[in-house]
Amino acid sequence: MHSEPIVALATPPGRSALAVIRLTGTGSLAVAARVVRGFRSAPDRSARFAGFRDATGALIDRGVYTVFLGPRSATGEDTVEFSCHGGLTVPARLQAALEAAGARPAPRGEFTRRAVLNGKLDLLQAEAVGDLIDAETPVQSRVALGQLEGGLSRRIAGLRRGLLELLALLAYEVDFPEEDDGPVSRERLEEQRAVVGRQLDALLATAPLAERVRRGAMVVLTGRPNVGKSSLFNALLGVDRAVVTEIPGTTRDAIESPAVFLDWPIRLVDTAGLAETRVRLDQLGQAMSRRYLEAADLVVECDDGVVADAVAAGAGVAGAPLLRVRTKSDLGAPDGARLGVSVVTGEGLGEFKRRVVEQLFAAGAALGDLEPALTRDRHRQALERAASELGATRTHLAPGGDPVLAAHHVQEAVRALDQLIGQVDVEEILSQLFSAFCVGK
Ligand SMILES: Nc1nc2c(ncn2[C@@H]2O[C@H](COP(=O)(O)OP(=O)(O)OP(=O)(O)O)[C@@H](O)[C@H]2O)c(=O)[nH]1
Ligand SMILES: [Mg+2]
Repeated sequence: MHSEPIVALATPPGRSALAVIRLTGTGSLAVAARVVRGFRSAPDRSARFAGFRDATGALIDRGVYTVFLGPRSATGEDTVEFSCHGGLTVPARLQAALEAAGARPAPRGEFTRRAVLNGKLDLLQAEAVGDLIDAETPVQSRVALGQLEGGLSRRIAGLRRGLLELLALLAYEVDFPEEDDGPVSRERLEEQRAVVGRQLDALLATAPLAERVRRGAMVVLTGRPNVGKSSLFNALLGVDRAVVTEIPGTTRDAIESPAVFLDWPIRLVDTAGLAETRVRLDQLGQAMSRRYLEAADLVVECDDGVVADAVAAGAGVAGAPLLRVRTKSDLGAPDGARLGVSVVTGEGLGEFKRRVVEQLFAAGAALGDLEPALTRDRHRQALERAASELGATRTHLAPGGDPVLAAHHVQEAVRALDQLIGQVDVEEILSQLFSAFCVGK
């Protein structure tokens, strides 16, 4: 059963003014009563100040506790939240006391898992809890919050209703197959199919950009050795992350760092310069560069206009859009085909960020377009499955087609949406999802 009492620190460990400990599950009120002096569970949802003590009766701290009686709690089960002083000792002692009083330490994501199993959140909302906590930019938290508030779930529910309507129309057709002019015309069926199909496609179209927003867009700096990639990387981050020297071949690894360009989430990657080489270490570094180039959302091809070399920096880069940059623009003449940047004068750095954002997120500049949107591979795959099942009904809806087969495909499309929201196969998806969560969430 999932309802045994569990306890976890919900705030990060370490020095802080306050810490929050959460306790939830059947029997948590009894557990809390063994630790809180004069514990009262009614009325719930009100904060009370009390002393917390360990099994020997020694005082651990004085703080605030709040009772949320199930099902009116985040997990749907009886829950108690404790605010105590932060730091290394007080929260640890309070948690130990609650464990001694009968609670088990919570595994990762267990609070959210219970919320899903008890119907307080659907799977899409549970994913959004993780995204909201991991958000590093306002755009990411806005998309996550919209999903947590049920924006995407409502949209999926709308699609599901549309499919069920189509099923209902098909049921007439199955019941009155011989009537030429049955209660529902084939045109009406086809029209309903097309309406839902268009809605599915519209939502699917949000996936590339929304996934990019959630993960951060990967921008990979590439070019020949010594053109100034690491210098640009450091200048863009505002910290000296990568080693810079005048020696070609300084960078041998790929270095990835999160960055924010004009409020948009970026994963900036510095790579080893590409050149002909027989040195094994350089070859390994370049192989790593190529892997990053393959995964890039945008490739920044750097050239300082000095070193003449047969190896075209961007050669072999498939797919990703390219931004051409002329580095060290404080030296030498400008290159009309490239955006000039200099880490010495700062020239072009602002324009560089603007162009990167424009290339990666132009379609999302009107933020409204992102809400609701498909933020994960899992979402996109489920909707693609639904769309292909719906597409398969088409031939069966045509004159002479078999409405029973059409209904079967529509049912499969509904099933794909149910899996997405978590109506079926929920345990398997949950285990995968919550393995990435932190304890106390
Ligand atoms: N004048 C000037 N020098 C620069 C600029 N950017 C980089 N440099 C110099 O160019 C040299 C190489 O810079 P790096 O950033 O290490 O070049 P890299 O492309 O990372 O080189 P590898 O890691 O070897 O591939 C260093 O001596 C830098 O100081 C610039 O904008 N202006
Ligand atoms: Mg370098």
